[in-house]
Amino acid sequence: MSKRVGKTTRRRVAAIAMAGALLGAAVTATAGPVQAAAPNIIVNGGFEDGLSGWFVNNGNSTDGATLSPTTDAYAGSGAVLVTDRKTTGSGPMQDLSGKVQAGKTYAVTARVKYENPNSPATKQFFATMHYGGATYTNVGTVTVARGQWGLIQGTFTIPASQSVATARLFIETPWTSDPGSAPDTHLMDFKVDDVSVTEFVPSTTIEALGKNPGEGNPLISHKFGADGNAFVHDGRVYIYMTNDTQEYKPGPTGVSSTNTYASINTITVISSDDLMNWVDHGEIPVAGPNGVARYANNSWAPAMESKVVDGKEKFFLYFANNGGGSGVIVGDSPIGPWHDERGNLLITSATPGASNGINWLFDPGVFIDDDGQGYLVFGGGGDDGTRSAENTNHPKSTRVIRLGDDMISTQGSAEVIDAPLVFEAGHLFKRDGKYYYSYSSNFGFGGPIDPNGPPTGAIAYLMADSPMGPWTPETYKGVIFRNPGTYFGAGGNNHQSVFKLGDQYYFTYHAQTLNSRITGGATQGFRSPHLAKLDFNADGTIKEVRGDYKGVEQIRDLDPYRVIEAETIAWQQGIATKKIDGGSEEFGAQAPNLVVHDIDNGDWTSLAKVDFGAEGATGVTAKVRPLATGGKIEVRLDGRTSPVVATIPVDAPLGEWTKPTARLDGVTGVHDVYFTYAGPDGADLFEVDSWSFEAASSPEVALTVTASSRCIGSSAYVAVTAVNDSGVPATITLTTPYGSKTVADVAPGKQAYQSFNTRAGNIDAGTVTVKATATIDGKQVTSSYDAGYAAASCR
Ligand SMILES: [Ca+2]
Ligand SMILES: [Ca+2]
Ligand SMILES: [Ca+2]
Repeated sequence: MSKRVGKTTRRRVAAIAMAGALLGAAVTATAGPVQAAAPNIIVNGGFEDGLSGWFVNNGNSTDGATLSPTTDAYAGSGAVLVTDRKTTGSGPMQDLSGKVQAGKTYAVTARVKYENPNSPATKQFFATMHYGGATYTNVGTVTVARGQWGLIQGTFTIPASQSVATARLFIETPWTSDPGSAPDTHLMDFKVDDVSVTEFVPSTTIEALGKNPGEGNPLISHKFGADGNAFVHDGRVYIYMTNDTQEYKPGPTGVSSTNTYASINTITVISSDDLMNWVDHGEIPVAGPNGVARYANNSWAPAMESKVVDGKEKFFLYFANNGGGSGVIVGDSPIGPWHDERGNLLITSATPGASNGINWLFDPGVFIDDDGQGYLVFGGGGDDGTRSAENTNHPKSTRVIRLGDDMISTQGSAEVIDAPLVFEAGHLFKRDGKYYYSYSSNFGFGGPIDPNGPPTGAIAYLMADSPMGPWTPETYKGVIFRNPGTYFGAGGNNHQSVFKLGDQYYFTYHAQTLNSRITGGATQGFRSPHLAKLDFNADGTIKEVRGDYKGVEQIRDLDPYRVIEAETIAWQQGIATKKIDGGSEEFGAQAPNLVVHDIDNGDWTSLAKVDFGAEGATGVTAKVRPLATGGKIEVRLDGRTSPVVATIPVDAPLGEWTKPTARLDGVTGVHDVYFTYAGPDGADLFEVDSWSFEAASSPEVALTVTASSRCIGSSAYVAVTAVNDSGVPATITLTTPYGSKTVADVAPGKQAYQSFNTRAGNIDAGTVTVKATATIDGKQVTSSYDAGYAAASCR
């Protein structure tokens, strides 16, 4: 009786487990691999060492079978044959006690085959965990055709409450109460090979297409980034972001647990000078034990400004240490290196004027006025629990304070900003003599919301004549951007900044768009940077911005004739980036350098609007490090399935950086360039550091030109000789201050010559110009040469 109860319990658990496994398999099929490499916990899983490590399942007294080695292997030269089975559970078993842990997730695979001609045409098999007693859980399955090797697959999480003092894996057929009544159906012989159990280590590589070709939002799709703060320097905009990717932990189904922000202690930086191709500069280690500011735990909601201090331009990166304060680190450039010049937080509850009414001393927003005076806005929250209209609409929880000349100290006392429905995300900027304070409104503190103020969860703004305001409710001007839920389905918080590039103002915001594209809809709080144009009315008020995927236009074409870091990406799918040692070839020895990695067959990256010019490119070079044999990079124009215009072989010795080149013919003008990565399936193919393109050199009519002066009688003459060194006939014009002469059809190797009478007795030194025109490769080409002659005195 006890056995029957146990088996019933076991089947119920199995049904639940299999639903999870099937869901996992479906997600894997559409979203690609999410399993990183991990060692096999199974000993002798391929049976190449006979039956070592294996025995027959003996969980029940009636279980029994015979295991024998067989050379009919799926892989290698050995497998196991199971015969003389007494129960459906009678199959090969291995003891994993002490090797697997409760609460962890594992992936299981095994190959299985049955051949009994009297058995059904197909048969289901299970991989099953036995945790002692009557606790069995099916963890992987396959339904296989008779005579063929099938692949058992599954992922399973051992419940945190499960005792794993006994933990054993075995292969079996589905349970039935009386298998002996139909042994060919239930107790057939079978073979097993290649059994593996590995800890499931989810890859954080984003496999979904997160940014559609042609669109500008989200700015990047291989990682997240929240609270984007834009900073323009030397014509390039840098965007500093809360590194949400640190919280991204996709499970077996590819869906992450919710972003708690708790582990975020780095800041992500990207930059662009065209607003479509974004360079990934990696993460700045701000807080935590490995951070520049080790006194802080977190780095949220950054803000950047630069200022010349003591004759040296310094870059000040402010950050929120969760809600508990705000700090600043100092850089030598917009992308570092970074230093701690203060040793503790800049804004704390001890900062004058900073405590009363503020929940959160976070979200620093920095601004430097034209006179060099710096200001910091900060603060947020302020729900006092009274549920009053006053507290809801006027929590007075944000502040503005003057910064010291050193930008890492404050001056005087912080002043209250009374922004209607204020919550967080303060940002200060100036335009045409007016100062703008923008902020995120709260989601309601329980009191009636004033209809004259902003809606909840929106970006709103105030306007004043001074950075210090006073920022009264009367300075409220309206909404810049409604909650992202208005445009993208997924709502949540927001954080904005404003910058000017050229003559145009732009607005940064964030939305959970990449997050929702990964999951097909649901979001877990992972935010992505977006851009929009920001336009103004004649009175200086702001035209409301609408969210979209289109984003902003690319403002300049990309110059290909230089080193381009491969971590410069317009659109991509399937790749990740990582920092490597050494500086950047494009951005300098002190700048961080990243490579594109996790490149699988079918992954791709691209560059938008590359201008190859009228003469075009003759070659493309990749700096690559092969990790598997047989990889290659296909170059395509204007679409990732367009014809291949060049194929770069990635066939150097594995692990070595190398620079293979491929020839490019006839690529002229402006194109989007797609790099599609190809090689054996299942292999981590290679890493890419940078690209470069070689420009076609302009064809020339080669000449050797000489000029000289001499006296003939009392007259000075200038003689010019031009030898046609090209392979085609040329029309050559010799020009001097004393006249010119054209000689048509000068054959290769022949010369044009003229001695010009200056009609003067004495001449100064001078220059002649020779132009030659010829038809080269079907095109009329003109080249020009200069040659000097000496002075002459003939009288
Ligand atoms: Ca084998
Ligand atoms: Ca990949
Ligand atoms: Ca690079």
